[in-house]
Amino acid sequence: MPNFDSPTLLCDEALRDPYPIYRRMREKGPVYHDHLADAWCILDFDLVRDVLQDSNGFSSHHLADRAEPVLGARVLAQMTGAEHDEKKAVTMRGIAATAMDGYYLPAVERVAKSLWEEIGTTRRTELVCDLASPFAIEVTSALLGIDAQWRRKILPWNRSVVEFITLLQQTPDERSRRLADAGYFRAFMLKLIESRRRSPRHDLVSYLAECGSSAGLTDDEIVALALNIFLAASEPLDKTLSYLVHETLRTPTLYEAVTSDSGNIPQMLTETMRLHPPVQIIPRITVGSQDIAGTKIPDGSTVYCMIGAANRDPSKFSDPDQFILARRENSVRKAFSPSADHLAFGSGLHFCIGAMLARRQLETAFQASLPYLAGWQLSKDALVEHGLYTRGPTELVLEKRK
Ligand code: 2IO
Repeated sequence: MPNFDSPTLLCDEALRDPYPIYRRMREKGPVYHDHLADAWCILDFDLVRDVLQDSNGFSSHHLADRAEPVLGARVLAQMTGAEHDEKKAVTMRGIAATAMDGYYLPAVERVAKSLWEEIGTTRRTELVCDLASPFAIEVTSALLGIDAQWRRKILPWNRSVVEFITLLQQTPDERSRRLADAGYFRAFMLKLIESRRRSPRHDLVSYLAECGSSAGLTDDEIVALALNIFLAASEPLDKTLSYLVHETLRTPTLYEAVTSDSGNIPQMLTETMRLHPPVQIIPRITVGSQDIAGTKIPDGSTVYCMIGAANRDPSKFSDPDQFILARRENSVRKAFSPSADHLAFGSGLHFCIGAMLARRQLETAFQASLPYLAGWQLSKDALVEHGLYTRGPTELVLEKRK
């Protein structure tokens, strides 16, 4: 009989502020069985990393139900062995060829600046809506090669795909609406792939359309990969940019540190990723029964790697809830590689392939934002955050300095 007094992720409080819930779960031990969610929550840094690094004992089979119905085919996170390595290599080469070409980052900078110029004509701004979201959509669309005229159309389709994958509960009606939207998004992407194959451009869809097939990707897999990249690149980007701005305006010494020496920007981003990881849950499924820190978990169980809890594990980070620039235990040197001291990009075989891209996009956008930030201050109760699987600001209100 489930005990409903026990902490659970399936409640409104978890969506508003999950950190107190993580602490209540942790008080019961490093592995907590959430009866309502029917998931084993792993809360300690070292245990989360162990699970993520053991891709044989802890599989990504959940994505067959969580992602495949909307993406239409298997994605890299579901693959292992030679297939995984080959398809991942071509995808990473495609990202490097389109994003690190000397043109992309200057375009990212122009997008950020032009959004700030627009904001400059007002006295009050809600930054998620006016800067962070349009920034994330524009630079991700530019990367893939989705023209401006399509962006408004694909936005609700992408929303549905993100929600299908990341919401822990959905009604049958919501589920079928999201499946239908995903179908439109896939049809759109298939047409784009065919069109870029006929007349290639310098963008990621063209690259995958041409080189993906030679690496053994079917067209359905290229569609799935393109949708996966669109959501995985855009969904965490606006959240992290909003947090960067909020932390900077909230603490004058931080603002001083990043404006006086742009060498501090990577460290600013590193600590933001630790304290506010936009992906809070990485699920896995046990293969065979597993023992984690003395807790027996049966075969086929859902395990949630709780990234937000692990990144604030007090045995790993001193004063874990504090934003500390240049934290020794959160080294900037490794922060965007699989040996990072934080787990915001996961760990092991399925470590985020976009980590370096995210770093470049965010450093560029943040650097471009700094001169504009001088004219603004946070409004009272400026920040509203929401979400659990992916979590970030939904409101960040600034007003012109007097
Ligand atoms: C989306 C959840 C925003 C990924 C999944 C099919 C695979 C994978 C992740 C991240 C972040 C998104 N999982 N990116 O957690 O590609």
